[in-house]
Amino acid sequence: MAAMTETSVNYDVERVRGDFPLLRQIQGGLPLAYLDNAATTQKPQAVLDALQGFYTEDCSNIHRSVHRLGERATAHYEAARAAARRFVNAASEREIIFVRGTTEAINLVAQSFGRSQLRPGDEVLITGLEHHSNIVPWQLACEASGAKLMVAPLNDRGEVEIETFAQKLGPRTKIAAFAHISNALGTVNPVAEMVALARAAGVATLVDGAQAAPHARLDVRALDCDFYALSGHKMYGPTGIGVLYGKEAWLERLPPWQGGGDMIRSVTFEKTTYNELPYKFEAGTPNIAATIGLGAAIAYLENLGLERVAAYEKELLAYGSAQLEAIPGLRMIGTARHKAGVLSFVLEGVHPHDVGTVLDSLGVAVRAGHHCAQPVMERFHIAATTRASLGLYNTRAELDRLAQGLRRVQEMFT
Ligand code: C6P
Repeated sequence: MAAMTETSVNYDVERVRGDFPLLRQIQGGLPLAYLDNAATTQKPQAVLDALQGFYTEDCSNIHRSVHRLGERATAHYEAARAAARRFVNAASEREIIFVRGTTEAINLVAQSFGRSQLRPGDEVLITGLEHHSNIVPWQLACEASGAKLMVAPLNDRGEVEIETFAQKLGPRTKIAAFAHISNALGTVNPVAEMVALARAAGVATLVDGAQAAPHARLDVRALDCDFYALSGHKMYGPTGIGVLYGKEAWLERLPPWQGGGDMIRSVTFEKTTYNELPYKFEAGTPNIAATIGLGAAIAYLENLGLERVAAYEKELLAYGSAQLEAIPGLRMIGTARHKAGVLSFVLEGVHPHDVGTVLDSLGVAVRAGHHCAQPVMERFHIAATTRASLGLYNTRAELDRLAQGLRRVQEMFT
């Protein structure tokens, strides 16, 4: 890799940017500054090639065809599972379930665990910084079972304090489900401590890793969580594919959540026996192309080196935070001591949607809204924020343009 370009980390961001065709786009005469990576990331050529390769050379269904196309498609699909196992450091490929994304992964656990494990009076513990995807599935499971949803609240920085979390783990708590990194605040939860506390109390754990997977080296065995959920599209892979990691003992114990082809061993009208893991949880034809694309995204990230990506993004976050905090009238929402690449803020007197629209006219793409985390907005007594979220191809120059854009917004609106 070439010498450093703009940080102390040995990371050639210009070369990385060259891997992403979409970033060459010009908007209104300006190069696009894409700062909405928490919503979804852009895709490197290697992922686009993998998608095209499947459809032009190997397109076939998997696990059922004797012809060569089917064999190749199956081999590529299962190679992606091997890559995903390596990526999260699971013990076995039996523990890797392909799903549509984090949302589906959490719904799978909430429904299967809910139906088989939750009884009236039991408790499910979440935290105050959860995305709706880690709230609503548990509300549904609680409604169906008579269990109660408990919430560990946030402090003013947007952190879950470990003591508060520990207090909420009660004798009736059956599962604790919490984000690794908050999409609305950037808070990095002390997940290892949270899992350890839950384990000590005999409580199962699910970690929502949607925002962590693209930014940190994952190790589900070191973390010792029971379930870990992630989305391919947030880690430079295609949409419509994600991973649920589950400990084998749990996956063996839990009932399937959807029925259909591929998840069965034998079917009669009287009785069905289920397929072995992981297929028991993969009913119907999956998103084969996207799965293969996810395999390519994992290879791309591994090749860049997640530690280097994380170090680069850390410097970028520090730079961006300093730029934004220097703007009078800007209030950062989410000031956790341990934060990942999310800059969520409000500008005094300007609606976040106006901020987002003006920034867009300047070629800077950010998200404005509640970020599917309305309880977080309520906690900070606001309706919405503007959010810039960082990816491995962003630069200091783009953050300068964000800051300049915000000053322009202030000139226009105040
Ligand atoms: N957050 C954002 O702009 P899906 O949609 O299934 O890939 O991921 C859902 C999800 C779950 N948990 C967290 C912490 C998330 O950030 C997200 C998705 C996007 O912040 C879209 S709302």
